[in-house]
Order: sequence, then structure tokens, then C-alpha cells
Amino acid sequence: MRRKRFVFLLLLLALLLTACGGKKGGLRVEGAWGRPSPKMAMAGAFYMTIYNDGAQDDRLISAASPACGTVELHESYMTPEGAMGMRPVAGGIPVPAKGKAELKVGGLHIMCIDVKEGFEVGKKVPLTLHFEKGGDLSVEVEIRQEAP
Ligand SMILES: [Cu+2]
Repeated sequence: MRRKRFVFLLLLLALLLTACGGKKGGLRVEGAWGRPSPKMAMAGAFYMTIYNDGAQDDRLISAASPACGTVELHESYMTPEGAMGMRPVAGGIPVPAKGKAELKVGGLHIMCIDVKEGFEVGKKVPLTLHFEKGGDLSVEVEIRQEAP
């Protein structure tokens, strides 16, 4: 009787773990990278492609990293004077079902403000992405000279 209950609990635990994995399994990140920046730099940008293999639309609403004082979601735009500027994205970055969001140079990016330590080539910066429905997803941002 005792043994049966133990086996039942194990099965229940396995089922719960599978359920959690499935929920977050719809979201994945590829090619997360950022350019090197010296210790004195105030900010650095992170780029990546976020895939949503799930059946429901999701949205990247914020992100956090122990390497950054503040993390913001940004978009690049052309100022009326013809210069490149950037600004926070209102309402987050949509990641459509069975689709993707591309964060790349000159477009959407994740801004690491108040860099805590220098980003030299080869460094892996931990970053946690917060999604509206999918919850948290932890990734490593590789510091490199060129896009992967
Ligand atoms: Cu920016």
C-alpha cells in the first residue's frame, strides 16, 4: 500500500514536470548575441531570434540580467533629421503563434543599460526573458564581433 502510493506520487510529479515543460516548450531562442563594450560604456544591445512553436500568440514584455542595471526593450527608428535613434517599445514585442520575432541590428533589440562589467568577446551574459503567457525563459547572450 505504501509502495503504491509512492509510485503514484512519482507518476504525478513526472506528469507535472512534463506539463511545465510543454507550456514553456513553445518558446525558444536562437543566436542570442551582443557586441563587446568596454567597462566605461553605459549600455549594450542584445540581438536574437525568438521562436514561438506554440498555438497561441505571446509577447515579450520585459527582460532582466544581473549584468545590467536596467534592461529595456527597444526599437530603432529614423529621426526627422535622418539620424538613427532608439526608443522603448510600447506594449512589448509580439511573438506570433507558429512564428518568430527577430531582434537584429538596426531594428528591435534588448538594451542593457548601466552595464555592470565589461563585455569582452567570448563572454556569456545571462538574460531572463519575461513573456506574457509563456513565463520566464533564461538564455545566454554570447558577446561577439559579428552576428552568428
Ligand atoms: Cu537601444
